[in-house]
Amino acid sequence: MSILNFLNEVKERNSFSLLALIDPDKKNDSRLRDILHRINSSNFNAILVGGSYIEDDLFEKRIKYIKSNTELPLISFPGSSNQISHQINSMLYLNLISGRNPKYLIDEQVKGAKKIKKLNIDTIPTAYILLDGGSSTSVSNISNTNPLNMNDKENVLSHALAGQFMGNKLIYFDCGSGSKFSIKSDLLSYISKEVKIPIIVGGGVKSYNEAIILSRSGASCVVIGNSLESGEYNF
Ligand code: 1GP
Repeated sequence: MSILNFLNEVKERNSFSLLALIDPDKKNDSRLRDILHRINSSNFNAILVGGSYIEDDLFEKRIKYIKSNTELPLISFPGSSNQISHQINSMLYLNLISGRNPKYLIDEQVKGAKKIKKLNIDTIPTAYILLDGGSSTSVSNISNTNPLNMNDKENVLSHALAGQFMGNKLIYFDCGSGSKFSIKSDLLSYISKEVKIPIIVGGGVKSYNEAIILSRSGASCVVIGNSLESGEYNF
């Protein structure tokens, strides 16, 4: 079953899917075991694996460790084309459409294309939209793009619709890892009524209750990363 069908099936069953995000970087080496324990003993449906940048070359080794310590499906959430792994056969194929940097609109996609074909990876075209969650985030800094202002609903809607019309199968609204605020519920309700493709939200979510509120406002998937790493996440 494709990962998109899997996520749709979970949504039908549970009203949304809860995704854990693991950054396979050395900063998490000493806590990877605990993070996986928290994930496996909670109600997560799948794990996203990826980071803004990886500081060393132990990426594949960490993915191997993650794979052998969970039964949940893994989905790649790559920060660049260097993070395409033979160990993960599903990936969010990200188009950073809130920005205007060609590196993240086409360059990285071209760089990774042949490897994706060779490895026969199930790609989910994803309109990736950064929102201003009140803190400076590594995605914004690395991509050298500005997040969209959440108060400008019409601009956010235009981006979401453009993402849909370009053929993306998902929209990912990301306030960035560890952001002060997550996406505003009224914005999410407004956008979700206007677009026809499922919405993933992430950035700054710290509890299962928050995830439920976001799902009621229209999120099909909610991503939890930072608060799982820090142990702050409230199950
Ligand atoms: C970041 O949306 C993800 O790209 C998750 O955000 O780490 O703040 O949970 P957090």
